[in-house]
Amino acid sequence: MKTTELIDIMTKGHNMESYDRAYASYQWEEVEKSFSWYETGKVNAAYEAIDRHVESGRGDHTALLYSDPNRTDQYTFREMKEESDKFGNLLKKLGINKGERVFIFMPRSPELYFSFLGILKVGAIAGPLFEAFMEGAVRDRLEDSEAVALVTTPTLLSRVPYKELSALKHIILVGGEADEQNGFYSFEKEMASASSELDIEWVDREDGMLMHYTSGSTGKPKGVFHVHNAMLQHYQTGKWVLDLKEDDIYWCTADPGWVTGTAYGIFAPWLNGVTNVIRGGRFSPEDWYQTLEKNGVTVWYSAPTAFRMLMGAGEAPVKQADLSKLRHVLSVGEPLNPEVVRWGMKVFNKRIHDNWWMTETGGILITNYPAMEIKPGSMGKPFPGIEAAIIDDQGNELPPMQMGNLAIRTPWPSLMRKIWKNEGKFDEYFRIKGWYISGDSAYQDEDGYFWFQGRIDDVINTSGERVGPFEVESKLVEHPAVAEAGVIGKPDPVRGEIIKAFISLRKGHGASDNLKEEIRSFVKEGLAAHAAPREIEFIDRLPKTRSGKIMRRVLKAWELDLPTGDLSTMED
Ligand code: 6R9
Repeated sequence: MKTTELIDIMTKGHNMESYDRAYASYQWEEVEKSFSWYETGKVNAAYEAIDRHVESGRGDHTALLYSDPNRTDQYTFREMKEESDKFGNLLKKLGINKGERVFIFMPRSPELYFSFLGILKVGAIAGPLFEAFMEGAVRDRLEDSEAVALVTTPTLLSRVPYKELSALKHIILVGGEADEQNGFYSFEKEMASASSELDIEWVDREDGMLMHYTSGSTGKPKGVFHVHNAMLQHYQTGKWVLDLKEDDIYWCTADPGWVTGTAYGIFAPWLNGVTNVIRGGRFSPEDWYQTLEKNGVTVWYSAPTAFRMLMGAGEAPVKQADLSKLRHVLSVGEPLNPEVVRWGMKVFNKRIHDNWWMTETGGILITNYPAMEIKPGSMGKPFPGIEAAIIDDQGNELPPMQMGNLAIRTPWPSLMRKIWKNEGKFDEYFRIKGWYISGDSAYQDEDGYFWFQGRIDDVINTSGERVGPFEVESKLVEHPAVAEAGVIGKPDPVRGEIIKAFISLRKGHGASDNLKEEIRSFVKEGLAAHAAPREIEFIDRLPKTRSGKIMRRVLKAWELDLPTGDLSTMED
């Protein structure tokens, strides 16, 4: 079957038959034919994302709609090409070579995106960092990657220990003064004199383009390394999962410091030639609803933490906004509680489509398509071309309804190609032959849907029953007083582990022993007696990563007085 036909059956209507047909007949090779490298053998992801649209006559289409509380700006694909070409020429002038790492440490702004694309255009490897990182986190990442150049702002420079970073030769300051003798360049000054025609560096599909550092529970963060070939997955999932069409106005709320903010905040929309909304500044429900309304957003990709916060803000702000353009809503990063899906139906009249993937997988692997029936609480089914399974520690595939390791048959286009300077860590993911082991625990139901249970380390064993923390948390957030919940197993001499829940309350609800008792019965009656938390502690805010994940290992460490491990990705 041709990809064009498949697109139709994947995105139109709601039926499983279309999914089954697409799944059965899918070939990655068909996708490759969409790109120029299929003929030339040469590739550059930034060219495919931006320049290609200029050449095909869509240069005047809006590529970027940027806004923050102090600035509103927009750029066409042609302007994006010119700005990224200029930045590429600036890097060339500094002598940056193919394969060298250039990091970006700055708040969201158009300049961040010009820089990112320019880095790729000269064949260098981009490493975007969250602007909120403190000095230690910045040092670890720049040291490990041996970045030769950094794009940052004068304010953030105070958190860059550049004197201690021997590989770092050039610092490009956005909105700052040059001091070229000491390696400081002014972004504005250099861009003003740079040519807007770049001799692009054509690379091999397997050449590096991007690094994201991701934390485990132990040790320093790992540099996950991706190559240009990943764009195949970004492009195709953009079509089928995000359902992007040429005239869409798309908003991915993720920061480029998180993999979602590059794969789906840069590549997927621009490879598909659609208008990309970027909103800077801080989260507030009013601000977000206005961003949706003002830009006329049609496709919106966000995360459970954000949806829960919007839900917690009540219906008044959403009722004030005109969201009539919104067609498709998606979520990633954490399990999406069924309660949140039901809320989405009520306030947006849209099903929020959950999907699952990881920094290491480079792109969406398990998902709810537009053309699929959603089972609230399930991550959906594997993307065509992807084989997912639940396996035990020996690599045996488990039957439906059994909890085990969520694993993916290797390889696929956007799979990481290495962990920077850490072969040992890389190999751990592939310790069972033929499989990528995700570290997540899940089960598959009789219809082939996958259900997330927790990180393998987070699964609770209480009185011989295995309980996924997510199930308990989802029940907890159904209670009208509960805003968010994080659930851990706490060692217990009798039961092995008992369930402890940390809960933040919604506005207008006060902590009390009565409320604890009420919440406990609520879980007992709604889920199972053994799943009801024996201990409940109310806290103001749950510890979360910058991408919004509840950090259960931190809750556990607090509870048990253990070392918390790497905290560089924790919110302030
Ligand atoms: C894209 C991204 C990966 C981990 C992953 C899992 C959790 C992501 C999820 C989900 C349940 C989903 N996760 N999506 N859990 N349902 N739809 O999040 O990458 O930051 O590397 O995190 O996030 O535990 O293993 P990353």
